[in-house]
Formats: sequence, structure tokens, C-alpha cells
Amino acid sequence: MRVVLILGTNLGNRLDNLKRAEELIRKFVGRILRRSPVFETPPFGVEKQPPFLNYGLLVETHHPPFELLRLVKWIEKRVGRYRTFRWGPRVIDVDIVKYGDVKISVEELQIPHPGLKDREFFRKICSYLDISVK
Ligand code: PH2
Ligand code: MG
Ligand code: MG
Repeated sequence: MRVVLILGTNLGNRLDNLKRAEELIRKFVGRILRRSPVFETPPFGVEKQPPFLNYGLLVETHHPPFELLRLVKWIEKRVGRYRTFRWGPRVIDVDIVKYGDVKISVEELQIPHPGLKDREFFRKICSYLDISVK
């Protein structure tokens, strides 16, 4: 299945965090088919925090959605994520924004990502990955 992951970071060595996460994604999630450029983006949600680096990957994976979610959480932890607060600063965030055309809406997982259409940089990343966001 083709999935779109969007990565974000605004704490520590941001480029390094992204590199380490991508390496784990490549090893454990699957082959990276496309990669958007990395953008520096102003924080949304809680505006008083450092700017983020965000980018997106199109990945071919054989993991089913909830297994992928578990794997992504494990990757975040390995890169050094620790809990802050909702919308707050983070070492690494890996969001599953699309999983083929599958739709899931439960508390721990919403696909496609509900914020997708509203955020300028999400749309920009998706256009680089050649993914439609209706
Ligand atoms: N993620 C958030 C909160 N705010 N702002 C930007 N620019 N980029 C993010 O990835 C982001 C955010 C919560 O996941
Ligand atoms: Mg997020
Ligand atoms: Mg997240």
C-alpha cells in the first residue's frame, strides 16, 4: 500500500531528527518512492514555539494501518520524542496522512489526516508528492 507520511520537528537538531526518522522509516516501514523538499513552517495551533521543519514521504509499505501506527510511534520514540502537550513543541512527529484510499476515523487514528486540506504546507507537500487532497 502507498502511504503518505508527513514529518515535523521543532526541537533540537531538526535536520538530524528528520534524517534519523527517515532512516528508520526506510528500514522498517518500506521503500521511499518520493520525497518532498524540507520546508521551514510557522507553528500552527500553539503559535509561541520555535518554527518547524516539515516534509513528506510517499512510502510503499506492507504494514496494515494500526500496525503502521504502532511502528511510527516506536520510531518517534527512538528518535527521542518525549511528551509535551497538544500542538506543542516536539523532537519528531510522524503523521500518517494517507493510506491508499483507506478511510479510518477512530480516536487514535484518522486517515486521511483531518488537517490536510486546511494547512498550506500540507497541500504544498502533497503536490510535490503528486497526491490529491480533496
Ligand atoms: N504540528 C503540530 C502543531 N503545529 N506547526 C507546524 N508548522 N508544523 C507541524 O508539523 C505542526 C505544527 C502538531 O502535530
Ligand atoms: Mg502532527
Ligand atoms: Mg503525530
